[in-house]
Amino acid sequence: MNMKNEHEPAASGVVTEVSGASYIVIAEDGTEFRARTFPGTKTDNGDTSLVAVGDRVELKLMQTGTALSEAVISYVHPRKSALTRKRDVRRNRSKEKTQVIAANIDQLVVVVSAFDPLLSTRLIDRYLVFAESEKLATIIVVNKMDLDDTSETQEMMKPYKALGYTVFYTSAEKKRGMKHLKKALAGKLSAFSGHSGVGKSTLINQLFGHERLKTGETSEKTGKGLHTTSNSVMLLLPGGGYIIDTPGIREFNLSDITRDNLRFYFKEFLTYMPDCAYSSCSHTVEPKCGIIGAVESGRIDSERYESYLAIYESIDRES
Ligand SMILES: Nc1nc2c(ncn2[C@@H]2O[C@H](COP(=O)(O)OP(=O)(O)OP(=O)(O)O)[C@@H](O)[C@H]2O)c(=O)[nH]1
Ligand SMILES: [Mg+2]
Ligand SMILES: [Zn+2]
Repeated sequence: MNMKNEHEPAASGVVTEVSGASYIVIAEDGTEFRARTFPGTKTDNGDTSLVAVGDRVELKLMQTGTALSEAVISYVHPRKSALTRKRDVRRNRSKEKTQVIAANIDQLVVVVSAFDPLLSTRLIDRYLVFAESEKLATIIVVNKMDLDDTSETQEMMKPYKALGYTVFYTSAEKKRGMKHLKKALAGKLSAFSGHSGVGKSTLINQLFGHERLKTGETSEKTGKGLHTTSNSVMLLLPGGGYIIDTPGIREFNLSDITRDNLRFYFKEFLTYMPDCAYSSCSHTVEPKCGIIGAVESGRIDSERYESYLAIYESIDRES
């Protein structure tokens, strides 16, 4: 292939699927390309994934006789946002330290389930710290509400509603609560993320009204999902807007958060921080701490504060 020819046909598009070293790219006119990178592929995205689902790319087109047009990716545009996970060092043969799960998203949809697996607010809080730090809009979806015959779930979600986060209760199985979700996704590029087995792919299938994605069983023994979705995929919604379905995660990585800046991403802390005796207060052990005071008087939710402490502890001291 001759990459120096300036008269080669070119196109711009969005990466919708990654499979091994090949990518599906949809061009602006709707044409689908099977694309590959080459040693001259340019990017300004550092040592993260060279190409990820959601990336905007420039293509050089190649002559083919196959059904799917072939192309090479000449340039990957800078990402305005990225959902990432750390690479498993032992299994990582490439140089990238951080794997991009979804690029250029406008909105993060955090999916949890009421049961099976059991609702985890610790994970929600990690996602919210990320979303606040990236100034990303967030929706929290509590799925599998058909399995919930108590009011405990709503009780656990109260603090999030009070903080102004959007919370939707759904049952993908019973097709309940889908209307509000559908409306909130219209016209945006949203990524669905959460533990394996909470029903991300099932919810997306319901939004389409037919089966677009493979869904899985949760293991009877462990109650944990089986990681049915193994690669991110981007889909165009019938009502406009795009969705990226992502593989289930165990823990959400907060690589850009430090012990110093974490406090700014628990938005309810901001009101009480001026009450701290020390301007550099970490809100963990200091006397006369405005945050601890607000937790004790019930003005800050104690579970949210526990999440703060857990994330604080999980961040390396050096960072
Ligand atoms: N009871 C009930 N089961 C559901 C609901 N939504 C999904 N499930 C079931 O939960 C299991 C897992 O659903 P998936 O959609 O594959 O979950 P996922 O979040 O995509 O999982 P990964 O792809 O592994 O990350 C399947 O057996 C679904 O049928 C729901 O609203 N209620
Ligand atoms: Mg899935
Ligand atoms: Zn303090």
